[in-house]
Amino acid sequence: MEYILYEQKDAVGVLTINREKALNALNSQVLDELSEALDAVDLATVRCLILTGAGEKSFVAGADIGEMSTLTKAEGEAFGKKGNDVFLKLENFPVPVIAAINGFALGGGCEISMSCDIRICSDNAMFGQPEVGLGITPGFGGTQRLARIVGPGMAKQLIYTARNIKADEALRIGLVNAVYPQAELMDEAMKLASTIAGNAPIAVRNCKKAINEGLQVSIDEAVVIEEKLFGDCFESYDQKEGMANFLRKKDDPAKVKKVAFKNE
Ligand code: DAK
Repeated sequence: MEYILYEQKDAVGVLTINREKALNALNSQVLDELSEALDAVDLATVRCLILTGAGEKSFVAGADIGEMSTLTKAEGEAFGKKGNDVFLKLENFPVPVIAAINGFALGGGCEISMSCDIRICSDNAMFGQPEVGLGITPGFGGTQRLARIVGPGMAKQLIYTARNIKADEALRIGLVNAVYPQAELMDEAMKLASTIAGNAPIAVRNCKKAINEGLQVSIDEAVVIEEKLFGDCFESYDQKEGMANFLRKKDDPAKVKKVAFKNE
């Protein structure tokens, strides 16, 4: 692949959008390769993914404005669908995805980070939905996901004004969970991913599903989704061993150990 790097460290997969010269802007090829890279992740061994951008300046500076500038209405719709399909693949990816935002996250860059489960960023990160200044609406889910994450009032202000915000403001409004010095970002992302990867994989996957699916429906329907996914954990090795470990611990604190969950 030309624009996507992938490496696996233990149970953590790291996807890097590698188009540094264009500040990792998303053209059709990047989107196609990202989709292929996600399909190729070994879900038997990977328990958490990190998504980041190459270099120290930009996570993703948006959809590729050069490519978009000449699109017809039909091509624009097709480009929007391509992006939305990849973003939905990320959002519904079976294991959690952490966006490690290492600089600009503008337009499609902010939107792709919002398709991830968790966002952390470097202190030089900058977020924004500049589309209305370009004569378009956010097209990769920005109007929908930003409102769900930071609330409709703040999302509307950011989208209507096309104002960029810095990392500290992104933290204050809840768009990111934490801000780190640039040099520490990937280590912190890896620590967070490893903590997630150390927990029971079936349970973590089911939590992701329960939260994502539950947010789309009424609370009455949402608790039914949760019940089913809760039930689904039972009779697994991980549930039996996780609970047995707790009981052994009560019995004799010397028997405390970290459970080696097996994803089965
Ligand atoms: N697209 C293409 N190239 C980009 C780019 C982008 N979004 N952002 C930066 N680049 C390229 C620049 O053209 C430049 O290339 P060369 O001239 O060196 O060949 C290189 O990256 C370095 O950029 P700058 O020279 O501009 O670097 P600066 O440090 O001066 O400025 C900047 C950095 C991030 C402030 C600036 O590059 C910038 O403002 N970039 C554009 C940011 C932006 O507006 N992003 C939002 C794009 S709109 C839809 C689907 C999707 C979308 C909408 C609708 N449908 C089809 C429904 C999404 C839209 C967007 O994402």
